[in-house]
Amino acid sequence: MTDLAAVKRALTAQRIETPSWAYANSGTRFKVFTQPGVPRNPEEKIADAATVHRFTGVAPTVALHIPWDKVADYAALTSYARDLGVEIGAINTNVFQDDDYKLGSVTNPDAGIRRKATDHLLEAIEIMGQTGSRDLKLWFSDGINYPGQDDLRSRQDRLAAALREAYDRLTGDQRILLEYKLFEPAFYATDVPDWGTSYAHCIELGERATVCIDTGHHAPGTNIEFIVAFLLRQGRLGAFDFNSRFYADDDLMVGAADPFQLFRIMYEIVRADALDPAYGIAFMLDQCHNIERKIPAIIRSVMNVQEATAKALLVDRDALSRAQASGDVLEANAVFMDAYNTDVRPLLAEVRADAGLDPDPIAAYKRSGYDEKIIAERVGGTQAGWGA
Ligand code: RM4
Ligand code: MN
Repeated sequence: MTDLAAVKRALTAQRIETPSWAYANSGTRFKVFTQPGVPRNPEEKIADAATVHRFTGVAPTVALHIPWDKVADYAALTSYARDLGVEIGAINTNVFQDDDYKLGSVTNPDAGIRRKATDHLLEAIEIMGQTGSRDLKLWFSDGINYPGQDDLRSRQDRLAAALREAYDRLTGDQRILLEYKLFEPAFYATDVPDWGTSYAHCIELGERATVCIDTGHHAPGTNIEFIVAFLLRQGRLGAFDFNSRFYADDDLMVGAADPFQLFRIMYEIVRADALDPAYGIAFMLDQCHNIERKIPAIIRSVMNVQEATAKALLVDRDALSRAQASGDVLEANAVFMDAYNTDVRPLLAEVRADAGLDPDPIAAYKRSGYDEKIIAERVGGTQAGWGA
């Protein structure tokens, strides 16, 4: 039997971080469809993130991307965020949008370019000191397009050297989250292509380096919950970048393509008692809303994570253990599926009402007039987007 009060407590304590760039314009390499009301600066992105938190109650932090969110005074930005009821979360680096990085950033054959990329990582750590951020999230677009283009092994050495320099600069509770991605923008070989490569570098660095799983960064059919279980067992799962994919790195709303996969992932989290924020895993979104309104899409994404989590919490773990121990394959699967097939929306509505929130965050957002307000107010200037 599952303890409903405990399930509700866990759902109330759950935290999900939203990304500043998801509020900005985005698109594919074919077209960026701009939208009215899109933020023009980091402050307006933070205001949108605070709005998501106001209606969901579980998204109190917003991740920044440098230099997209570069400001002169990070302490002022941090107190601006605080005044709106949110904190600055992970600092994401950007070593993929400069002409210098054509042949790589920290793995570039040119020592001067490697220096520039590594200095950017150090700059991000400096910013973390001012925003009070714990996490430095590193994603490297580094890779090569043609066999023989560069030496695969030397590139690993260069990567390790840059990571070491950044790691040694961390202070207090600061951590490195090392993200991996199978391919794109490089199409032949990527320097951090998979969780194993990321894990090996983290082990080499030390215990404050952990893996970030971006759910969109695997080959089709990859069993992501296995990776989750493995890394949790090793104490090296630091964060998620949640989003969903049908084909490649689609960056769609988490849980949209495969809510069952999200449930299976969240079950491994629950199974390891790793849901509580005190455990240290950052549950972040990394998404782009190219054709839909961004704020309700992010609210929907937060709700999708909550629904998968609620179902995972409802798995009758005693019944499951009994069935597993006795080799009752069908019963074990049935216990698992029973939880997945439960409609948890009424339970989440109750959790929200108990927290003083509207049980239907999307409807409440629509009624609030915020969408109309940003469309009316954010006129002129340059809308934020990838590169701006
Ligand atoms: C990358 C990667 C990073 C994110 C950027 C915007 O594909 O997923 O996490 O910072 O996109
Ligand atoms: Mn990501």
